[in-house]
Amino acid sequence: MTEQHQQVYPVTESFKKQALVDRAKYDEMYERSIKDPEGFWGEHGKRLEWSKPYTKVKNTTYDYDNLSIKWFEDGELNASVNCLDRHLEKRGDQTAIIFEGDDPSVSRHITYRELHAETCKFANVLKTLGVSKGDVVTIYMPMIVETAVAMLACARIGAIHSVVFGGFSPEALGARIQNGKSRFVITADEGVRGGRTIPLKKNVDKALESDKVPDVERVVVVTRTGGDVPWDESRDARYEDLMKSASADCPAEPMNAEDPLFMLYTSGSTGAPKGVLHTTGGYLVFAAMTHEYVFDYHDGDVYWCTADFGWITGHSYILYGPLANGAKTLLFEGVPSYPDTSRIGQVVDKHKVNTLYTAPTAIRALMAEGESCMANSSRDSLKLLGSVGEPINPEAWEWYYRVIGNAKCPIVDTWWQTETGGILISPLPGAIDLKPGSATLPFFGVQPAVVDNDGNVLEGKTEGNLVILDSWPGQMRTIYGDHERFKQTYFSTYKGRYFTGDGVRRDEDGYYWITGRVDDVLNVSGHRLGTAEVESALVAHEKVAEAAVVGYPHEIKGQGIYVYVTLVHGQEPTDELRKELVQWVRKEIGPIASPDVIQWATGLPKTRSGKIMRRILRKIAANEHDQLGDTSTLADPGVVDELIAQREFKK
Ligand code: 6R9
Repeated sequence: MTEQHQQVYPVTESFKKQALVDRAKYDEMYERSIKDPEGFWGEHGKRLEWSKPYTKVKNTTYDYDNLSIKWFEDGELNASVNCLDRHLEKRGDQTAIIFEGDDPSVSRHITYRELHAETCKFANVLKTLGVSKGDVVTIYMPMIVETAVAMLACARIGAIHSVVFGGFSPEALGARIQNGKSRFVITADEGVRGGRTIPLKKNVDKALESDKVPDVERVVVVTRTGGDVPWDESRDARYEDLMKSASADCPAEPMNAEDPLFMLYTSGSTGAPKGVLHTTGGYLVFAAMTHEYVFDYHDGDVYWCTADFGWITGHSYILYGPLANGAKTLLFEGVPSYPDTSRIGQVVDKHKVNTLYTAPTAIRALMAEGESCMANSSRDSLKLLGSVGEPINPEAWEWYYRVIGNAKCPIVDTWWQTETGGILISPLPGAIDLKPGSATLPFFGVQPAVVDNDGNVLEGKTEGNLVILDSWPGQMRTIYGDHERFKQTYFSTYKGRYFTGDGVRRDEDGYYWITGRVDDVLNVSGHRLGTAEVESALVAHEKVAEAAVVGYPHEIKGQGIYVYVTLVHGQEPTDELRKELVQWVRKEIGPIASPDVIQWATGLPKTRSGKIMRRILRKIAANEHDQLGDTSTLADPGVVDELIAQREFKK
């Protein structure tokens, strides 16, 4: 991100007129949120309906030995009541979800009343199956209305949902089911995306065949395609059959604000994916409030977030935030390139979408198609655009602004993480002038800081590691089943501070520019992947002795996956084996983890203590081997020259 790209886009006239917050109000609210978090959040927590009002607001400390994060701790509420029941009187017959199918001829509107009735029925179904408060329910589903129903039904009875992205393999699904000790799985017969079917139920069966996943008692199967699927009478049940006799009356379980709402697995720099646990009160206040202010949401707006329920963005900004605000949220089953690349523009026009929230990788893919993909849509209804998931390069920002947004819609570049529950750094469109590529300024209550590698806080214009100094309500509370790992991962690098894992630059106006991960986490098309995960998948292959995985710059995906593989003695490095290894990783994790480049390596650069020096491997992968830096600590420097000589490159 070069300095000369700092063209400023001032707040537009139309936003000045309509916005919830202008610059003066942002400054005033931000200052209060930091100086008086009790008062500020105490007031804003009231945006929800509490069955028992809270009297305490913030009880948090980042002190390592006494780490504790509690918000609204004596209050009680239910998330499904806040997303559904609360709206029935005023907007029961208003659309809650606009479903747009993979097939462009299929769409339907679901009202708040209908969604409420379905949710209550399914909540009763879950109870009959034996699900109770605190149980973990795994949801492995396509992007359909029943997925929203399943999530809300869990919330209604106090079960903890654990949504696993439908693109994950049976192995990855099984590991997540087992880690959560989940006894219940909700799935569909098959998913449909981009005209292709995804064998979800078969994948569940495969996952459950493993002796490592022994605990699942019931599998509920939603009929999406009606395709033929294997069936186990003692375990499997059809959603539609169960719903037939279910009552639509289901009193909601009163939940303490700190009771878990859901967990969601995400990748870290080491070990297996971790179950990020979010609780009820703080999460919902934060998701709803950020949705309203960042997207300047007004009653009646049609709002479309293109994420998948399998990621945190789908949780906070398709489901919980928008529904808590009584919004119309568009749920898209398909992909931006099907039936062709005009789809995004077509859907915007068809449903008169006002706000479009998507990922840089999708924008870059459309950009590569050329402007013609927007030629047969007007996108006149758009007022605001959003970006999430990875740094957006200024070229993609400008294209998004000019071609998709017709040069009239501000772009909110929202920086946040699975762990943060909601947006932490983003412009508010009526308040903050935009700079392409910058997530700009913190949301209310959020105190970012830049630290050097020793943890010293750096002031003014600077660059370093991004930490957050104090808690906000949407913060994760623990890693499911491993609180020690939670402390270690986020609070041990810089004691007393939440470490994000991201690098950041702060400019002369105090704007933040996220530069990407500084740890061993990859960001491939906005999806997080741990290098360790891909490596352990590879070494599980019988012909692989050792593997090292790094990211490298990729034009569309942001980062591509570059793999160095050392084969077991006597194995031949052939093109067939290369293909086999790509297939292997897809099977072990899923298509999102497909290696882009596999380089055969006779040896890997290691320190004398045996640690792989990824810094060097990253430079070689990025074709920057003239900038290797200090290699004097290597056990065998000759390895590096060999790797450079054998370097493969493929875009
Ligand atoms: C919401 C989400 C989190 C990581 C995060 C960072 C990257 C997300 C970004 C961004 C630059 C943005 N990231 N938004 N980087 N600008 N606007 O994506 O959560 O899947 O947990 O990923 O994504 O590196 O640390 P998650």
